[in-house]
Amino acid sequence: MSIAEIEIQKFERESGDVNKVFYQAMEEVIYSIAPLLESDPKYSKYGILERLVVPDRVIKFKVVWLDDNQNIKVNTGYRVQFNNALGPYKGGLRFHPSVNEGILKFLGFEQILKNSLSGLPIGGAKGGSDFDPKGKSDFEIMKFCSAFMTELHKYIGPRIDIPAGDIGVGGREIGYLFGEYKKITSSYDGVLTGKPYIFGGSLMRPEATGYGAVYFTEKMLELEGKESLVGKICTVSGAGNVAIHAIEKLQQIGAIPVTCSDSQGMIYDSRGIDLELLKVLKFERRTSLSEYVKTHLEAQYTPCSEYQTNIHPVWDIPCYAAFPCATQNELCEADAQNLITNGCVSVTEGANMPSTPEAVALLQSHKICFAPAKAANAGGVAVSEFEMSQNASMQKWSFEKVDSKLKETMQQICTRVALTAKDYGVEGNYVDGANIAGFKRVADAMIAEGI
Ligand code: NDP
Ligand code: 2IT
Repeated sequence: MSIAEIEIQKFERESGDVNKVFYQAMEEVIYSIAPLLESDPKYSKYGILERLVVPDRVIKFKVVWLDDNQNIKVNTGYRVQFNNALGPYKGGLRFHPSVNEGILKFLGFEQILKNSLSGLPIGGAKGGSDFDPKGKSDFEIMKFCSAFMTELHKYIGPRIDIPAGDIGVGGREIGYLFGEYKKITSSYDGVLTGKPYIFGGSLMRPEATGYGAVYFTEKMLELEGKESLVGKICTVSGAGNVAIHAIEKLQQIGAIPVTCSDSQGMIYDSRGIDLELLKVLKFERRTSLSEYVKTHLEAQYTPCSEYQTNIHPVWDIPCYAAFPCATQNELCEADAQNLITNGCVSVTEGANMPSTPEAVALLQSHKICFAPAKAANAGGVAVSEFEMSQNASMQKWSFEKVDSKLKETMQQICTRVALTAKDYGVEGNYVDGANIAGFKRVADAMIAEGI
């Protein structure tokens, strides 16, 4: 039995339902790195894999807050501090009713390898709550964030653990969290990233993940000898921070993004998405995408209730490049088949693990250029690290400086991934390249730091 099989059997025994997505993320990594483990015994000798898949600590706490009608509400908060071999724990906070320990372990585990791959001095973590921001007033969001930080502040710090945003957590939430941290500690620390610009945020942090995913794709297409994105139809899922900025960058470089989606349905606008309207609907009015067709009668809105089982209609629109940017496991095998049938050339994961393992396998077997999340969406956390640097040195970098550093970082990650894949005999396999390169850097640091 191979190392990969032994390890996977062990984790299979331990993984309950709540850990399903965590197990999914681990399994992919274990298969990818098996050749490395087999060729270099030091990783087994130092028990790196066994140590890497167990978080340093999982902090779980109660969050009690008062809604606008003075009803007492109780949620659960978490911070999974996974690994700090390369630098302080770093990773986002997710506020969504689906949040549980398993989801945060999957996201935290991915974050270790993503942050390692970025080449920056940051470890991996993730946190959040099952709190649902939908339909809550501004004051309710503020009260929840304050209550959440009342507990979280004990475990974080600018050299310890630096949370940021993720699903349901953007500049507004980070602002309230920062305000509460400052009140409790009397310390004006860069303890969170993704802060609004006026009090320490970095220019371009909101745009970074979506822009970075497009920069990565351009480089990958170049390395793989494919045509650029200019003039090409692209499909994007999601209508949040990552999706909207991917659409923005695609439009800036002359591509034509024609779709977006939210948790209620999807839009197909064959003339290209109206970005200004999308921003108003999602960032200002925080409303459903169904509103889009009120002013754009030529666009199509399909509500989720009309989706066929296991098919996401975004992936049935013919495109040159696809960008899943909403959430995990939103692109399954049947969707991958639709993309292939319609002539898609590349798939870039803007969201974390949006493609199922079966979808990834099918896409790769058809030689579709496939950019995995931990490489393609690392632009967000990279600019978070730039924000930490700016805060530590009390400097403010220009938009142009951050943008050029982001582009350079994404190109470097892409090249490192492609070269690593080639070195390990799996040329063109960006999943294996990313997993091996990410694992190696953090594993070597763990060995050097001792147990
Ligand atoms: P947002 O909350 O800004 O947007 C999320 C979008 O996805 C919304 O349009 C939301 O719909 C939709 N969505 C969320 N959950 C579901 C679901 N279960 N089914 C269908 N649609 C869903 O989050 P982000 O854009 O920040 O995050 C999107 C993805 O990108 C996540 O996987 C996140 O982990 C990842 N990511 C984010 C980074 C960042 O910097 N923010 C960095 C790297 C990765 P609705 O509008 O209806 O809520
Ligand atoms: O998944 C991710 O990389 C993020 N949500 C961003 C993390 C960060 O610390 O900026």
